Amino acid sequence: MGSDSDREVMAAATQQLDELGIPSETRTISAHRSPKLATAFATTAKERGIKVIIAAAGKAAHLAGVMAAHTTLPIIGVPIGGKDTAGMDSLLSTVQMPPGVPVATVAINGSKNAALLAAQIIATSDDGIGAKLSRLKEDMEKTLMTSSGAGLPHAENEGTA
Ligand code: RP5
Repeated sequence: MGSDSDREVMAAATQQLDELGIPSETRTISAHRSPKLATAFATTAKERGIKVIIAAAGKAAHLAGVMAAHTTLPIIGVPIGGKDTAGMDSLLSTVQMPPGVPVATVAINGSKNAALLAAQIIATSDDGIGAKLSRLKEDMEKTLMTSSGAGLPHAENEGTA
């Protein structure tokens, strides 16, 4: 993440990865305030065994883009919502990467989905993680189906508004 002020939003990503048993490291590295560190992190990530980088930043700061410039690892960008433009600045800068330098962008503050997408990428070569993700989807469906109001309409309700 670009700043410690992003930590609260990004906690959901760490929690989701922990629940799936995927080891992760959390670092505060700014693309613009500590550019040398950002470059070093990205260029050495692959050799350190990292499979996916989740890069979160707010405003027009472009941690995800800088990561993507320096590695062939998949980069998932999390635009962080701010007070000034509610995160639209970050969303647009993250999603609008130029051709040749992709960043998979999730929703503003979408840290949980960033973790799930990272897990899905890892699952392409890890059946154990794949099985956990399948169970998670099944649980999600069960939870919805057992919630009140879920399922097909009952006959007695048909014809009512
Ligand atoms: C970005 O600027 C950070 O990712 C953060 O979301 C935003 C504001 O940073 P702070 O001024 O709170 O450190 O670089």
